[in-house]
Amino acid sequence: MFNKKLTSVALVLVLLAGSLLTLSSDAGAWWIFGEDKDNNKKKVYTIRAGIGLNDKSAQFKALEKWKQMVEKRSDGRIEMELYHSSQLGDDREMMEALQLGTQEVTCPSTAPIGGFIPEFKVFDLPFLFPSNKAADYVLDGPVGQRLLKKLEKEGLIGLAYWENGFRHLTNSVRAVKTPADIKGLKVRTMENPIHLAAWEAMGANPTPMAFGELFSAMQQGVVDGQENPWGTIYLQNFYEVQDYVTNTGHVYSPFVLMVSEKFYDKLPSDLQKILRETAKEVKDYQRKINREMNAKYREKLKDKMNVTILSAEEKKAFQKAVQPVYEKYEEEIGAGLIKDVMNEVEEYQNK
Ligand code: TK8
Repeated sequence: MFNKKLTSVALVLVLLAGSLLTLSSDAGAWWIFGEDKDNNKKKVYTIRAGIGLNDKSAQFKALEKWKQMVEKRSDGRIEMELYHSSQLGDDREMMEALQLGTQEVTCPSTAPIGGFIPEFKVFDLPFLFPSNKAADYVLDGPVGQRLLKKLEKEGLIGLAYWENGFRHLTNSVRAVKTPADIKGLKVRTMENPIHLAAWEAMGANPTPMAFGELFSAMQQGVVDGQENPWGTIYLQNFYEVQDYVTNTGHVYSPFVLMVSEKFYDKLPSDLQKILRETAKEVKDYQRKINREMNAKYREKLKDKMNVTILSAEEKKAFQKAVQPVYEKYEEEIGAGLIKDVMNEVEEYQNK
């Protein structure tokens, strides 16, 4: 009798264990072992995301937010490592690393992208965008999205445009109120021929240079000046080696958040979707904090530097001085593309 009872209890236990395991396998994972039903560990994909700005920048804060979102939504199947201050190289080097598959994500200014996709140089045409909202309209619209698609032939996948911002001239020689004040200044530019041409048109001696080398080049007097948004000038401590800043606002620089195609193609489609969707969601956050920081540091720099604020009328002299750049680069960029961008700007202004 006792054996019979023992046997029936054992039978019930075996059936119960079997149904538990079946239940968990139906749930897509053996909950007891924390592994998937093929007894493989959950595959984790690691993203190394590198930028040139430091960890105080709006760009890095947006990367931190993106990291949180991606790791949460992927349930830990994507882990993101963040690197700032050119730790993984400068913009061009990091894009090359993405092409090779030795790095997964970077977020360069569009200027160095022009070395890979000539059409991106359209964003370096001086005074192209009248405001950052007009820039948003073009970048997030058909023209901007068409350009992002072109990155794929270079093994790069553009996820979203983030914002670097309007660029302003700093230097260690003199206050700049007119283009004549620029004559002879050694100005560092991004590695892009349109920037070189624009500063030559204004009478400067421009030098292309990676961002990571810029601070020491100014400190040693290798260059007299550079140009970047207010937030970068402040947060990278450029005021320590520069005395004068003028709100030239001569170019609006977008960033492009991009992922290595070699890496992206290995991801399951659900993880590809998470990267794309979260990159777009963080874009609005990044633009918002970037604008807040640029406004804040424009004021704070008044305590650190000799700040020259040009009137709209005074800015016209700079616009006139750089006009030849449009004719010079129309063929390389494409007259049609320049026209499309200008039409979209006008469309925005007439909204
Ligand atoms: C940082 C650069 C920087 C850019 C420059 O990686 O090079 O001056 O404005 O923000 O992309």
